[in-house]
Amino acid sequence: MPNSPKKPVVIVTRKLPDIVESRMRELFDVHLNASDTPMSPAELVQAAKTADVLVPTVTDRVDRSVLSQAGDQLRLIANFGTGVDNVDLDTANNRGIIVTNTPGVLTEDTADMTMALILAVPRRLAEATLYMKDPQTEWAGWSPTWMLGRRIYGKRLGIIGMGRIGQAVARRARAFGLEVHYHNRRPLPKEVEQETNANYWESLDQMLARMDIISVNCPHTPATYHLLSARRLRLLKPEAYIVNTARGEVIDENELARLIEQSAIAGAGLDVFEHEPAINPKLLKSDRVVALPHLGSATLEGRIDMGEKVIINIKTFADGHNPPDRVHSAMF
Ligand code: 8YV
Repeated sequence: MPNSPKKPVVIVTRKLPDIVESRMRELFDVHLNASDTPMSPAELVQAAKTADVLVPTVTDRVDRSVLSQAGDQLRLIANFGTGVDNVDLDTANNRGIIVTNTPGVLTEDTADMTMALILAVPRRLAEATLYMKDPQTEWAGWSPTWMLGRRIYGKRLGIIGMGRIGQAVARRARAFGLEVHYHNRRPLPKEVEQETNANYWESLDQMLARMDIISVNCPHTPATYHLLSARRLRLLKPEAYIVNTARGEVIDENELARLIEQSAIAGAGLDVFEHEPAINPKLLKSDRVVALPHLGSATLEGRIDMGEKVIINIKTFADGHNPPDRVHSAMF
């Protein structure tokens, strides 16, 4: 029997669905994390010293310090996730380490969650459920003026970042009777604008001042860090809501919390936070904030598809080809 080629050493930092892990066991010399305990920076460095391929997630900071201590054998970082702000792409590139991600497979799930928050915040779903389940309160029955929210239909939605997820949100929003507006680095091709019925704003400032709901759907990059700065947040109307299923770092979280506390913004639906897992306590205290624990892509189907993408990227690379989902810092 001919010698089978040596399998790449793959270190996966978090527990993945069983079906993904089984396939990885068949294909690679894989080291899994059965306990799912997030790796410490020292453990991450150790992994980078021994793996041919590292599979990190959003909870691992694969920064300059980790990458500068990596061994020469580390050739691929196959990120389990679409956002790659957890990886220092420039340092990886300088060291000749290829980085891949998992685009496309979490678009619909994340857009669903965005739409859920767009509905949940103005219609007070979380607050009302907490009320019903609270043993201290007893529902006295229907009332014409109690727990009133705000209408979704006919309102103006401003999407920041009109990539795959932004466009999927626009399609859903249209079905709910929202007027769709967007800000992006570049306008969409005319046919996509027509299909989504979306109106382009070159000026983010001008768009912010005129919207009823803002949805953040852009990646976190050096250019989008605090894109919604204190100054820009103050441009919003006091009746406006903000929804963020992208990355917490895009919004100045402390300022957002302050403005909601002062009723200068009506409320927020947040799936992501600036310093995860820490959250500004003012946000958690507010009735007008719906907070979710980074669940945008958290469906079983989504996680399996993400795992499948990771496997394809590793296998293609190990077979000597260009992995399909290679990312470069210039893309972000
Ligand atoms: C993932 C995400 O769950 O893919 C992304 O960018 O934000 C999430 O939906 C997470 O990043 C997995 O690492």
